[in-house]
Amino acid sequence: MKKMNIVLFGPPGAGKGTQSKFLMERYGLEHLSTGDLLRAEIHAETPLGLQAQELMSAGELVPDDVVVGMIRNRLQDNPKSKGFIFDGFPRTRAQAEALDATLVKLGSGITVMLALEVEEEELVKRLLGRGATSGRPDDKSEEVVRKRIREYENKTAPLKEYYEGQGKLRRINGMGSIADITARLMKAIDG
Ligand code: B4P
Repeated sequence: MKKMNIVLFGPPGAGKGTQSKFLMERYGLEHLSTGDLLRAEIHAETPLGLQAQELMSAGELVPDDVVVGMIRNRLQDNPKSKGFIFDGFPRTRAQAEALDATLVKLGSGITVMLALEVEEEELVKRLLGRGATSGRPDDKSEEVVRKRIREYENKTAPLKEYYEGQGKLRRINGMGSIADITARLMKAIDG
């Protein structure tokens, strides 16, 4: 059976992590979040985690080779999976090209990019709301939250054109209730 590989895309706070849970359950996919993988390295106090912590707390991206290496290992370790949801990856053109090259080697490819679109003030509200309870340092200050959104606009948003060129981009309205957005995502996948 052909694997289903989904890039769940969007700015910080768009709902990528939130929606991934529902999609992995519905379609039996593995969830790969580079943010979660990096936070696990920080928690374990590894050298990689110490390097990443500083950049993440400042709202900056970590180097491409770090995240590409992490994702490549996970893909090679799970050859039997039905497919993957990539959450927060790729975030740069170099990451997108490395992902395509790795998937080709494994005889697979990206099926679709689902791009969640949310207004900036709503993103800030959601992230500061999470920061009040989660303890995530990058969600606590409005300055860092806005820095992450600028990083997204400058380095990550252009990837929509990359996937559009491959005929794989689907834009999804990411405003509204979590359940309504899940339904929109599933409709885009099933349709
Ligand atoms: P991530 O962990 O990917 O964090 P994020 O972009 O902020 O999004 P997240 O998925 O956590 O939040 P969500 O939208 O689900 O990245 C963190 C950092 O790691 C980056 O800044 C970077 O430094 C580094 N990093 C990660 N990947 C990298 C890569 N590939 N390359 C380089 N660096 C990388 O949800 C946010 C909040 O909104 C939640 O509280 C949720 O409950 C709420 N919410 C969701 N949907 C909602 C809705 N419909 N209505 C109301 N609230 C909603």
